[in-house]
Amino acid sequence: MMTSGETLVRNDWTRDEISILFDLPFDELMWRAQSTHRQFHSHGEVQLCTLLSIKTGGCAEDCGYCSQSASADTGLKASKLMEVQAVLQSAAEAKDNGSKRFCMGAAWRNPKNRDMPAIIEMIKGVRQMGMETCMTLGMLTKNQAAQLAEAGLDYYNHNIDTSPENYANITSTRTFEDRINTLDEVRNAGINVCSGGIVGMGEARSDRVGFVHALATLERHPESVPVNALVPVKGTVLGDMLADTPLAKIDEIEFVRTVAVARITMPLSMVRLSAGRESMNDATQALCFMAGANSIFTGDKLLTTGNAGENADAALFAKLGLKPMESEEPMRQKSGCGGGCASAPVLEAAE
Ligand code: SAM
Ligand code: DTB
Ligand code: SF4
Repeated sequence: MMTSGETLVRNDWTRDEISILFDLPFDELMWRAQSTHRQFHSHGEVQLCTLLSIKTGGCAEDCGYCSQSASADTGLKASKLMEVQAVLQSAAEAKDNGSKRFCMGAAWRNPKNRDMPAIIEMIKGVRQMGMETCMTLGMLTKNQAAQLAEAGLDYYNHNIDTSPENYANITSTRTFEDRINTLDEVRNAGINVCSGGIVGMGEARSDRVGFVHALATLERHPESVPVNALVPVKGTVLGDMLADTPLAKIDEIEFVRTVAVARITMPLSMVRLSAGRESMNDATQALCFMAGANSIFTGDKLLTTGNAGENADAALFAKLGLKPMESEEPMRQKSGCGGGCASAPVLEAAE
């Protein structure tokens, strides 16, 4: 545990405390989230990341939200792992468009050892361009995590997606424990952790509480916390469920509340407003930034679904007076800690 000014970075949050935050009057919740944000992060700056699907579709897992599961009926054509040069070409374009981080995603339950040499070349190539690298490849063995670390991978994304008790309703081919085990391997290998989840899968408020609680009580908070709004894809279990029961769609204010509670409970983390922005209006996105979101995915595609696109984002940034973050915030670099880390150096407040 450590203190900086008024805010304590804690990993002993209780579900009751998190539930009380969710219940706060909206103005109070937003005030607390913005106050926490300004203590640890520079305001008015948002990190730009670009996603690329390096291996699409045909996945053996049955995640109910995902267009890429072989058990979904989405008509998505499966393809094999992209060539390294094609990945580096996409990375160069992302860099030209102002991205600071390049995130590569594969529709795998886990990478095969024979895939690792190409993956390692991708990481090295993107790093040489001066961008941060992130990969999301499914479950990892200790040895694979070590290889990724050795190649210089900056971040590994592996979402817990929802509360532990709701997990089996979303995915049946692996367990919440499996997810935590991979996060441990990533952390132990010395790679920064990116872990978050999806809001709007028909879950209860208590599941959103449990989801934030699971992340905020990790021994060290993830350095990045993506909060996705479900992108309903026809032919997936959850996309079809939402089409049949439109009332199950998440309320925008409840989504903003989730972002705010993530910001308050994990003050040092970058909170990424991830999938689902395409269906959000400017006002909802502005509220998410006020609630402490300070990172987005740019470009007109996420992995398989659409994204707001650079022109829409440039217009939104101009309207809100936001600017792209030049590099990861100095204070977080100084801290070297995702939070909840007993040996963390004392933090200095952001200007
Ligand atoms: N196969 C790897 C895995 O599952 O860890 C990596 C790729 S997977 C597509 C990355 C994350 O994208 C998922 O954990 C989920 O949180 C998010 N995601 C996938 N489909 C989504 C959708 N339709 N709407 C919102 N988020 C989604
Ligand atoms: C994350 O939390 N969201 C990104 C990234 N990590 C890999 C993926 C969003 C995927 C949205 C659905 C799609 O495009 O297939
Ligand atoms: Fe596969 Fe990842 Fe999609 Fe699940 S979320 S089906 S593991 S690609």
